[in-house]
Amino acid sequence: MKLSAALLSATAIGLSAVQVINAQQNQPACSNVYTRKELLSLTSSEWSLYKSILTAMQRDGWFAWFAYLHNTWFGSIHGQSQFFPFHRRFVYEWEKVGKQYNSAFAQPYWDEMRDYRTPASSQVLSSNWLGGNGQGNNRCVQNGVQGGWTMTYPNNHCFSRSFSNNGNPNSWYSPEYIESVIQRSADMTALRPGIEYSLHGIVHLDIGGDMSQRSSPNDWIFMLHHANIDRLWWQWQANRNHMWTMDGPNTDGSAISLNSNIVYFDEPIRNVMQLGYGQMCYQYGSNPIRRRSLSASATQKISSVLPQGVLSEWFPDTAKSPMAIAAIDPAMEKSGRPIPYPGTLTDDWISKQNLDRAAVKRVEADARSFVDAMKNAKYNSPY
Ligand SMILES: [Cu+2]
Repeated sequence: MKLSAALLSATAIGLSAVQVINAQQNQPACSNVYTRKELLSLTSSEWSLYKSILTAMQRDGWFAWFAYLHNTWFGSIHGQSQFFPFHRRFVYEWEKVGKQYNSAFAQPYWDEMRDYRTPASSQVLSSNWLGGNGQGNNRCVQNGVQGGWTMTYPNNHCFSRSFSNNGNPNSWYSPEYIESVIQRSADMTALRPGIEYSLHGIVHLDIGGDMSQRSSPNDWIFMLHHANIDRLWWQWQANRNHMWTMDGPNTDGSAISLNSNIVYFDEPIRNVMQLGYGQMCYQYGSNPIRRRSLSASATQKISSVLPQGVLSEWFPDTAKSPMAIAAIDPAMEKSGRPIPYPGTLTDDWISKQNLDRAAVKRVEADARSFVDAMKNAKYNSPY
């Protein structure tokens, strides 16, 4: 039914437009919606509160519990459509536990795309925040919020990280590429590998240590990373008319649907689809522009620099409604740098994680074609 027709019939039977638009939602709207912030935008008092909450959660065994759950269900929650709903519910469960320590807790995210050129030098990985690479034979992390911790699952070991490429991982995925994936994905079957095998995989692999194991929730980066992945799913849902899109095979091979249960959690996927409803009483940022992968000025730049054919191939939505450009600043048009090729997942890691190698290679080839297309169009990224 077209929206206008829906509104007419809604008026006829006395429902509000909001109820009609949310006809698929069986959950009540939240009366209070809290905000998940980007980590680096936390105030210093929020960050000291969060550090004490995380320390208490470690003391009480919550890191081990979430690492155990993720390890146990690993095969059913990756490489298939359960990927997004499971991890949304999983991060929410973690956040709910954190709120039991202090209701002001909200799981932050890491906008990893902004750090894609030299991820190892991200402020997020500095000693003030999450700490950096591990040291010595066991790659024990000595600084940051988890510095010096002993993790207890699957057995006692020092909290560890082992950055790829001798401590200097190759670049990750640009904000432009992730935006392009979001704009080009017509269904979950396209979006899921486009995000899971690109940004999702490379961050797990390149941080290494605990993050590259099936028990990766031992590293709190897991939660920041998956909050970001969740934010990207939400951008696709809310901005691209995919609020209720769920397709592809379920874990048993049958078609997944909104009524399928989330792996481990005894509730239907439908319950977690719409942020701001049911238990999903959070949002990402408060400014609608900032909810998108690209800033307004970057979108403007793409609209003006890319030839129409390139724009419609890689940014079909932007091509349909390019940002009106009165006069783009010529300095901005020239500024920035070419986008580098992103790093790739190793064969060893792909097989350890039991991923579909051909599907991973397709995504990586797509990302390289994107970089070539931007280079040929002389597009310089402001990021
Ligand atoms: Cu996972």
